[in-house]
Amino acid sequence: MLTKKVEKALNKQVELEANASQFYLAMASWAETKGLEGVSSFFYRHSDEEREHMLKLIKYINERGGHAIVPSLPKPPKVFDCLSHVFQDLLDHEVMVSKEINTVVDICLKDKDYTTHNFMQWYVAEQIEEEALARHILDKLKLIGDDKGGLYLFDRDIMSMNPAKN
Ligand code: OFO
Repeated sequence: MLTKKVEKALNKQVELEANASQFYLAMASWAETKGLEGVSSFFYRHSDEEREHMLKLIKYINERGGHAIVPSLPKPPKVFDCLSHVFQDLLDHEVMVSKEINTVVDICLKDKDYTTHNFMQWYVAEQIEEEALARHILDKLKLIGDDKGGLYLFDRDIMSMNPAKN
């Protein structure tokens, strides 16, 4: 059985994962309108994975006797300045999510909920990978700069990059 504090923290995490999914969906759509096929496919997959993360939490909360709440979400941005800004937004967002996951882990320890603590370790590991990938992509974009040929190849390469493991 979840304590009220843990249940509340997990429900907040449901909201963050849902929000990330919406945000990345907006990025996918923007990239698609710019003809960036690889980038848009990367973000469509990323958006789907964030939804999976949300569902995993929803099922866990309900399984442990809590009630998972489906959140309402703020409207994500419609346009983005440029590719570097998109990936900087991605990194900033993931850093913020990692912080929030640490808060959930902290609450689990304080409430002696070692089962949820264990469950959350998957998210901790996932965040390390997602942050590392976003940094790696940003480094690549810095190297490419305004080189159109480089951007063309980048868009092709990102097609095969896995946003995260599931
Ligand atoms: Fe859910 O992994 Fe990113 O935010």
